[in-house]
Amino acid sequence: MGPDAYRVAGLEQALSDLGHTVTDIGDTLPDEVDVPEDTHLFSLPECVGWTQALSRTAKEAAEQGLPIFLGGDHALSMGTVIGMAAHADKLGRPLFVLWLDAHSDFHTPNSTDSGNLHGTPVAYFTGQPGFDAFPPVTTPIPTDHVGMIGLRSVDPAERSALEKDDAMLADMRSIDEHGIKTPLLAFLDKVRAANGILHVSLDVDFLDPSIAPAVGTTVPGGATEREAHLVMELLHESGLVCSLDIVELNPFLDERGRTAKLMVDLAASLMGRRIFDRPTRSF
Ligand code: NNH
Ligand code: MN
Ligand code: MN
Ligand code: MN
Repeated sequence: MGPDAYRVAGLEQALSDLGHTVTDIGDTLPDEVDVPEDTHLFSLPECVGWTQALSRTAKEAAEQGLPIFLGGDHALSMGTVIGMAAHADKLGRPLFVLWLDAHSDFHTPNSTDSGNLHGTPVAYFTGQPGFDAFPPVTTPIPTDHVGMIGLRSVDPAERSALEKDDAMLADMRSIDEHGIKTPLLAFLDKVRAANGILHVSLDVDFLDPSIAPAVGTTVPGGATEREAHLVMELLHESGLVCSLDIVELNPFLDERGRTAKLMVDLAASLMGRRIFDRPTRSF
């Protein structure tokens, strides 16, 4: 449903209005895999099948242009990031990942209390142990190539794992104090200095629930529309972005499509819509 809501909200038109050639390659289907159901982890076989299929799709799409992956559950990023990592490897450039999310999604299958695999992608693609059922991560992303902005809901197990690691973490408190551009520009400098390319993963719940209600895991105190557009505009200006996930949209929870439309507008800002062209939406 997520991808279709973005289609209906006019993603293709918004991007082609900017002069881009847009190809909708349609919905990716999960591979059939021989993995048994798990009593704790939800939809494990499907997630493994999706990861396998999406990593291939990502790698192929990256050869053609800048892929935008529409979801759907954030477990999608397990596949998209490892596919993009293989692409970066081929280019001989390191991949960096910017995680725009209320959550750190740094659980492993062993530490997750909820059993929701959308809480695990960052641990997977950085090569943490416990993902034996999944395709092996041949090019793990070093944790210091990961930046998280928007954090305000981190579980204890994730917190202690993150404290041992060196990902760049910008929670809402530091954003309130220093502005959202400070951590972002510092991270982009790091990507540039390493001659890296950047995958951006935008979870709907990065945004404040008052402007983006269509997600199952809303957390109050999120990014404003202005902060979110600024992030996207600075990302565009950096010229470093190679791929984007727009995920966790649940159209059943939306109000007259407002979240889907906002996510489309944000994708357009990342793809070069100028600041004074920010659209007016009615809902
Ligand atoms: N940390 C919680 C869990 O693992 C919530 C994760 N939910 C998300 N992540 N929406 O972005 O279940
Ligand atoms: Mn989810
Ligand atoms: Mn997430
Ligand atoms: Mn989230």
